[in-house]
Amino acid sequence: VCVCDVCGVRVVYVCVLCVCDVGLPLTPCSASPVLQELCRQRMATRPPDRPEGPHTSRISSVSSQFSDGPMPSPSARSSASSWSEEPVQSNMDISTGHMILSYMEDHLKNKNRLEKEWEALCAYQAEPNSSLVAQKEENVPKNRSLAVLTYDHSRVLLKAENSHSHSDYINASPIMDHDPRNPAYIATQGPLPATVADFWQMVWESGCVVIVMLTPLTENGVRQCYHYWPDEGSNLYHIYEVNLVSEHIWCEDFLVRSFYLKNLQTNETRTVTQFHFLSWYDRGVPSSSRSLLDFRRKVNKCYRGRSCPIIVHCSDGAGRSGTYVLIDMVLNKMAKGAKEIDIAATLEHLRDQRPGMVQTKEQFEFALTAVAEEVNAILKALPQ
Ligand SMILES: *[C@@H]1O[C@H](CO)[C@@H](O)[C@H](O)[C@H]1NC(C)=O
Ligand SMILES: *[C@@H]1O[C@H](CO)[C@@H](O)[C@H](O)[C@H]1NC(C)=O
Ligand SMILES: CC(=O)N[C@H]1CO[C@H](CO)[C@@H](O)[C@@H]1O
Repeated sequence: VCVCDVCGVRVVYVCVLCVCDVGLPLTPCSASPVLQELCRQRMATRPPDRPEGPHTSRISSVSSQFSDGPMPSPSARSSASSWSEEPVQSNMDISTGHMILSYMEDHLKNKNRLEKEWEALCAYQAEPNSSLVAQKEENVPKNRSLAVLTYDHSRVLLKAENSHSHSDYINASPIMDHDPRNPAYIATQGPLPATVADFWQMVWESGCVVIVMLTPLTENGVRQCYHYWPDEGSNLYHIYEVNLVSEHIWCEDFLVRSFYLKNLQTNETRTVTQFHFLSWYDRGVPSSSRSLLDFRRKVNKCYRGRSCPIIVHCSDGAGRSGTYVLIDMVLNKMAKGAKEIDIAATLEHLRDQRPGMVQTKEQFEFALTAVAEEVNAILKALPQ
């Protein structure tokens, strides 16, 4: 019994079966060499057996499903048979929760206050704010948007010797929360055809295991992001081989893909999980905060216990990415027991590190609403 890379829940590897008890891909490991290798690695590093849980019955039902029914396709596409929402979890203090909630409610009711706060945020000037490296001639084709260039003092540096273009530049910004040594996130633009190898190099070098993608590939015929992963099998991006292991559709708003990443220079490997939110459009907000909040809980469940940055991208890596990071950062602070939360100050802190984080007043308002809703859900779930 191991822990699933995708959902953080128990996974049962029964020699030829990879079964997850939250309904993740039920793929026979014998279906592909990649899965076989993964399975072998897992079996070799198996933790001591835990007491058998309710999943035992699941194995037998799944095994019989496999022996009787047709084999699932090797690409391991699956869809959720039933929508299951992640339960809220937090160590938030009840009185702090209520205080924050009433503050948020006042904030949302008082449109004038929201308007003023947004105006002040729009006038905010980051300092230092030079982005000379991003504007170097050789780096210009690597930027998607003129408005979102990395600051010189806050950009992800690739190892030039491992880069296909011998350059350290990528349009990506490390985003710190409180610990200046370890960024909690990397906010980056959706890869361009010319930067896809740089993107995977950054995934590799940052130790990343979770990618949060917040944009569809195309909107009204306009490309938002390059299709930077293989639709099936594997693709090679410079020295980074990416295998699609599974793709699991949770609901109409998001899906989860699992990749097996191999560095061909060193033969080292890693599993990377990509959470792809499909229904959030450029400069807009998701139609409801409920599915985004559930999405966030699933991301964090998968990430739990890691210390690497989460890579967050949309198209320019600032509007939707900034909104997601703002919500996540604020809620994480609350879960850690922070008594005072200043969302506008948190956003300024983000804008010190990457320009354009949260693009519109609607996105800022959405962040406030989403935080209030999650706090509400946490309070409801607490034992009264
Ligand atoms: C950048 O910083 C300078 C001060 O060093 C300031 O005058 C300028 O307005 C800032 N620009 C932006 C876009 O924040
Ligand atoms: C990586 O694996 C290949 C094939 O198994 C082998 O030829 C090569 O020497 C290995 N490289 C390293 C650095 O271990
Ligand atoms: C692909 C490309 O060249 N994109 C942009 C990179 O950034 C510059 C500004 O420095 C834009 O003008 C380019 O369009």
